[in-house]
Amino acid sequence: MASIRAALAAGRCCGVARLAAAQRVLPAAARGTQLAAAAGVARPSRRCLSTVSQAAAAATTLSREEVITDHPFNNVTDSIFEKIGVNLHQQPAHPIGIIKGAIYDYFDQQHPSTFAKFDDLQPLVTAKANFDEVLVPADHVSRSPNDTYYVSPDVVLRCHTSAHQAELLRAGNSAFLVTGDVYRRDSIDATHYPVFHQMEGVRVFGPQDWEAAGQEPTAYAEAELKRTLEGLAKHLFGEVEMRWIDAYFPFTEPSFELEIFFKGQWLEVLGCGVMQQSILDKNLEPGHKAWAFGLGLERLAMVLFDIPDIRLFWTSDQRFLKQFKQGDLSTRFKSYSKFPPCYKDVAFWVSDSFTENNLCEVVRGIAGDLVEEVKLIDDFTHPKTGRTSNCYRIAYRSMDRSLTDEEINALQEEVRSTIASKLGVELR
Ligand code: FA5
Ligand code: MG
Repeated sequence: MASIRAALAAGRCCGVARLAAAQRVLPAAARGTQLAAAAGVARPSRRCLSTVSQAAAAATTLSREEVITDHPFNNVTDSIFEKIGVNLHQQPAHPIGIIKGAIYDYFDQQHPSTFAKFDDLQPLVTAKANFDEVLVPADHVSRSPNDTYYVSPDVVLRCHTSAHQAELLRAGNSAFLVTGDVYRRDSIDATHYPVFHQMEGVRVFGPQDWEAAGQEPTAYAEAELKRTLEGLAKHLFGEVEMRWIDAYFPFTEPSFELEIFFKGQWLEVLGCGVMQQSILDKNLEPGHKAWAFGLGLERLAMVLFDIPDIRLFWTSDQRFLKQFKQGDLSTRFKSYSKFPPCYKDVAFWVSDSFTENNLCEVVRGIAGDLVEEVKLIDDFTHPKTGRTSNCYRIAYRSMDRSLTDEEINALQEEVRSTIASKLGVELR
């Protein structure tokens, strides 16, 4: 089937200055968070993207005004905006770029000239593409502004690369890989970050494929999918302990997650499954079956290069970056510094609107990448008043230097006052 590369190239006409793509370490300065308050009128942004060619044309050219607006539904923060356009996956000697290249190599070896590759589709997508077109139900948690960054009710920062499945199928692609930055309001720890990178893979089959194998279409696609991803794991890691877990995604049935044993724990690295027939029927001529997967590139790179903390991917410290070479999968990250974490607890009576993701956003907005983990350590409800108290332990640690007591106390003070004023909780 025809690739849409030519259309993409033809559509590249945007005159907006490129967002500075240099990597930045977030300053530990305070940044107000604009937590979404209420649903507003649907008003698609000027750059609300409906076709792939428009998307590519506008890649990495977003201005702050296009992403952070005073729309009441807007919940994008400055620390998120600063990540847009950095595109770690386009840096060939960065671990995220290296892992992307290694996955490309695997698919090119297995199936030469088969998979079309996209790595510059713009992260601002319609809510329709991000959710509706992949059958995410209207009441699914992932649609909530507690989980997703909304520019307006109709436009989001994609929370997964699955947002591009339908448009790429419609454009005639029957096998493709889409790599990009994705955005999620999420908890904070060594394996979760609000901006990370995924690679989506989709492969479409026809009756000739499953008939030749003497299998039912779904069984054929499932077996082919697992074979493909087990082969990929072997290509990247050699022998590694892994297991398949049954999962649920609205857009696949059956669905699975692959976990790899890493640093004493099972780490989820990807989700996948056999695509829902209705997505195929809506976007392709009838009679097909397909599989799809979404890989977490940071997670794979952590396993491959032995990188202990997801924040390291965003450092501009040469002691990190210099350790990696384009095309070299043999690097094992050597820690160049190990500073002790500093723990600070904060306890408060929660409000009805309190959520852990809101707390994490506040802490991240103030402490930037100095926050290593935010963990609930106590949760009790007063037997008489019925009020609920939470105690969170915040671990502060720099990857690059030691922190002073004054610095941490100042951050913690600001966290305390901001959660009291912005999250409506009562400090204890
Ligand atoms: C998805 O995003 C699905 N779109 C994947 C998919 C595609 C399923 C196609 C079926 C078909 P999930 O939310 O589980 O699934 O995320 C996929 C992967 O992204 C995870 O396995 C993990 O490796 C990575 N990931 C998820 N959240 C984070 C985070 N906060 N930080 C870093 N990596 C993350
Ligand atoms: Mg998952």
